[in-house]
Amino acid sequence: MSRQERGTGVGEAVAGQPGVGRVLVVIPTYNEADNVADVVARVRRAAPAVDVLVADDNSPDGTGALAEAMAGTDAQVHVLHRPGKEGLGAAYLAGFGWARQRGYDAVVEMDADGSHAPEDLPALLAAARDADVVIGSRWVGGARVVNWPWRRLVLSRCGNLYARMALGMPVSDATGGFRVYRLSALRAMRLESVCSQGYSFQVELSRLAHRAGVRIVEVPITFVERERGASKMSPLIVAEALWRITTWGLRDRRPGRLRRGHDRWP
Ligand SMILES: Nc1nc2c(ncn2[C@@H]2O[C@H](COP(=O)(O)OP(=O)(O)OP(=O)(O)O)[C@@H](O)[C@H]2O)c(=O)[nH]1
Ligand SMILES: [Mg+2]
Repeated sequence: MSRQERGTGVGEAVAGQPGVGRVLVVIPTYNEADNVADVVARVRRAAPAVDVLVADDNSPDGTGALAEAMAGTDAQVHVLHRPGKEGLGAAYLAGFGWARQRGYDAVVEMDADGSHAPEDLPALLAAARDADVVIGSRWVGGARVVNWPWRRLVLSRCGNLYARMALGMPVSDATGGFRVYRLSALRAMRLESVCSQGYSFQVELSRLAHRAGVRIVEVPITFVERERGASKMSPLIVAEALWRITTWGLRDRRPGRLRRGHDRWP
């Protein structure tokens, strides 16, 4: 284990999640000092069998140190300290690699800001018994979106409509970031081709899952607007998603062409 990775005894006394195996919840953080302790504690209460990895990009507000303190008192909490802000996609790829190196069977993606309720996690894990990828969806029957300004609602609905049409994916919430992936599915998805920096990462992984032919199911979630801390969403991130979806849509019309990017899947 490198000096940058803290925490002991990965899942030592834990049998794992029935029907899924050993599960690691990866929580990427950048300046989430107001949220990180709460979200980790809620995950541990909601799904005691899973382990947690906080993937922090050297947050100036001390998020990494707070996560470290939790890892010091809970053997199922771990911290991956990364040298600087590289975007959500890079943090997740590093977290997935961490899970793969330690023999986990599945990983969960979850935001630190409370938008993804840890209390929904058992339903996602239950669905993972019969699926390779489970998407916590805001846009299927039974889902709720709480306190989101209308601009964000419109952006999400339009973004998803565009992604579905451009990429021909039968996924209602391709931009959502509350998901379960079996490691076997991640291997089939050939993550070495991933090139997204920001939130288009979620669309890119939806596309790779669809193209790999793995079993994808969507489960309704309650999505709550963050109450503390600042959003990292920016016009640049939206522009990246638009540009990439358009490029993938055009490329996918030519069969058999999945361009390889730089290898960030350790
Ligand atoms: N490690 C790491 N985490 C990041 C980075 N950018 C965002 N995050 C984390 O990714 C998660 C989602 O980011 P948010 O800022 O909540 O973005 P969002 O949920 O798409 O947008 P909002 O709905 O406006 O909050 C949070 O846990 C962030 O702290 C980054 O560059 N590195
Ligand atoms: Mg958020």
